[in-house]
Amino acid sequence: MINNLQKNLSAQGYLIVKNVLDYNRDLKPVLNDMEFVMDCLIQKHAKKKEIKKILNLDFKKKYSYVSTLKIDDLDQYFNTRLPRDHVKKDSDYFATQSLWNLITNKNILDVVEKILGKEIMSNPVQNTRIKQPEKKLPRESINDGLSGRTPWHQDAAVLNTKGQKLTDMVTVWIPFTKTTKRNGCMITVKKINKMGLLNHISGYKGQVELKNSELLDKMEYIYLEADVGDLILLHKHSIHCSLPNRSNDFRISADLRYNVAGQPSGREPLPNFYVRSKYKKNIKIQNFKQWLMLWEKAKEKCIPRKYAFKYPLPTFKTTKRDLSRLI
Ligand SMILES: O=C(O)CCC(=O)C(=O)O
Repeated sequence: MINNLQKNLSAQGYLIVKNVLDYNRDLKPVLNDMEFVMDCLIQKHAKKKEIKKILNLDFKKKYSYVSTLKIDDLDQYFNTRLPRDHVKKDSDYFATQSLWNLITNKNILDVVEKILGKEIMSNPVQNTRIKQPEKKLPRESINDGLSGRTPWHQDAAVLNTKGQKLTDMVTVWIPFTKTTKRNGCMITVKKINKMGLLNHISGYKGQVELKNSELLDKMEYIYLEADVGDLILLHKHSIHCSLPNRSNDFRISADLRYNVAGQPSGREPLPNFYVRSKYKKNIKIQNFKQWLMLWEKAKEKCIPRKYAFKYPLPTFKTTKRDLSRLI
């Protein structure tokens, strides 16, 4: 039987599910781990005489300081996955106990089960994003989706070709701070997922961007504002982007994804593992350390390659799948 959540998500392309998570139990531990990463970076990169003072700053001031240290690929230290290319032995990624707890959170999986059914895998297309006020960003970060604005895209477009065709995936977007129009919430257009997968182009720094996205400027947006504790769900064909953070405060989020078990993840060889099953007798990955081992094994595989994973842009042979032909 199709339930309402699934019906509504495929009907309008997005859903906001209220009060699923508890800040202190589910979210604050992730922020604490981010702060631990900052402390490590400060110990390593800050001037010796400044270290003690900086370690006593609060989360935001500390992060602002860390972002002035000119650390190469800083966002990667706070991101949930391996970098897309040139993975090295010491490539860092943010895989912590708190994040494992979030990925396998019962309340999240109860929601996901209503969308995908009872056989669910964690999909490795996942990010954590710390966004400072845009006015504090260096120019090259303003259009970088991890630290600044995210371009218009569909999530199915960041999967490889098999994934684009075969994977039923849902995006679970989790705010760690109240997310508003002013601090850079995501926006989408109601029912636009009904168009299916569209042609994309390679945008700023190779980010996947919808072709002809300027046409969306004339459409009526839905502002995906959310409170801490809520989840925003996105259909894999929902076209969305995020606004600039024009507030004076931080906007922090994680976007996790799940797919129906047995389908390709669309990001092989990154970890794709069961998080819930009604029928499978023994789920192999049961704890944080086993999860970490999956990432380390994936890393070994990726080191000799130029690209850890590739996602050929969905570019169909004709222009029939261009937004300009469909609106
Ligand atoms: O948080 C953002 O800025 C964008 C997130 C996004 O595009 C996604 O989760 O697919």
